[in-house]
Amino acid sequence: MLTRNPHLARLKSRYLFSEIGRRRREFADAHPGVRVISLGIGDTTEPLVAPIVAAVRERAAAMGTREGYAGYGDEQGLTALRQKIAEVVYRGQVAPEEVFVSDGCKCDIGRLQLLFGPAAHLAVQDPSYPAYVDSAVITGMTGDLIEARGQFAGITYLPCHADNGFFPVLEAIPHRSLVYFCSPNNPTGAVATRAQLTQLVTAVRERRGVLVFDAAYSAFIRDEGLPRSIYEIPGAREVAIETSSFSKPAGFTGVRLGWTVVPRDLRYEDGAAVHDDFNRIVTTVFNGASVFAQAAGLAALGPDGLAATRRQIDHYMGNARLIRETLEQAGFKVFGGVNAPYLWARIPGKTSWEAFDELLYQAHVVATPGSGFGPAGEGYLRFSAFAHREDVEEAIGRLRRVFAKPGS
Ligand code: PL4
Repeated sequence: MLTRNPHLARLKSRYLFSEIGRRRREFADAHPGVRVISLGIGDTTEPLVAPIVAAVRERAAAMGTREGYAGYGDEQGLTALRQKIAEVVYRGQVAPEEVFVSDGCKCDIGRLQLLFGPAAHLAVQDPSYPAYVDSAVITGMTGDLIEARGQFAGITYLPCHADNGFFPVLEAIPHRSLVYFCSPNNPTGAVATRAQLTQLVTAVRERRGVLVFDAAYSAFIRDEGLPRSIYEIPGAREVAIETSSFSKPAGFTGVRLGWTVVPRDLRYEDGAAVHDDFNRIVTTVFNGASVFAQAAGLAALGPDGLAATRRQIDHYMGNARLIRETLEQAGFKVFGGVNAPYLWARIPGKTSWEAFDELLYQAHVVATPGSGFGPAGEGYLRFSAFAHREDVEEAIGRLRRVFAKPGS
């Protein structure tokens, strides 16, 4: 028999969102007939917008003809889509050849780890989207989990809390680190300013590291003064990879489409282009995004698609406002939910999982426990704005009842 990958054995518990699903199912089995509302996993709920549906239908019809049928495509994605992303999302700040279309940002987060291998040192915001740390553990970049600290040995955790405006102390980043940074942030909802991202790029450059910038929620930024891409920051092309997604901006988490930009200016220590290696990885372990998903992506970036998906984002941001108001009225300190679809609420006197259970069992509402994103998330709950409006209205009614202060 083969032995197990020893790095996998380090992952003691389930992936966060699998554990939430398990607890929700356990509750549902024990309480048949109770309707649970999810403000937990950030998963889009509204129907695909008409221009996207039309494009997928058209592509499906074409695939049923000799002339329109397409087999394997370029692993890097359709040329037209790479051009569209470069033009519409980046306004020419990146070249089409630097864009690698993928089946989602999470999948690219895993593939990116292959670039730097197990010897790389990881620095992450704490709290952060768990895929960064977990995929680094699987790659062998870390030591064991230090249970008492809830941290893996060999990773630098950069605490992001209310006192530092959820922006880490950059001096703590070790030299030659692979730094993951997400803005608008999952889970805190914080959005880094231009000045902060400039400091970040400078810090990573001075330390001769590489920045992986996760911009999966950039479409939720409505404040014109806030940067939507790391490439708006001078010098970023030499230090940063940007990974992003159609999942949330186009409202199709299930369609599966994302992309990663690896600029040609990003070099390893020996001067070789990181771009060429990512191209090698993608052509070796990925076979290109589905033709239907890419047709959907092209439609999402057309004028009608952009207008329709903007209205959909407005809907989710309306949810965020309602949830934020409710939690604030209940006396909680709440962050995020503006220029970001996540709200980060401090729950005093309870651990995150205690607060999660209380909410599930008393209000039948699912949130995400902050500690699942890293030790600095302890004592917080994350609320997602991805839901139907009537579910949000029902959920906030339940939250009001559960959190009603005595005498109020
Ligand atoms: C649950 C910062 C959600 N099963 O859809 P993708 O792969 O293009 O993007 C995934 C992704 C990438 N980067 C960030 C994200 O927050 C997400 C999606 N996160 C959440 O609730 O935190 C969905 C989680 C899903 C998962 O594990 O990704």
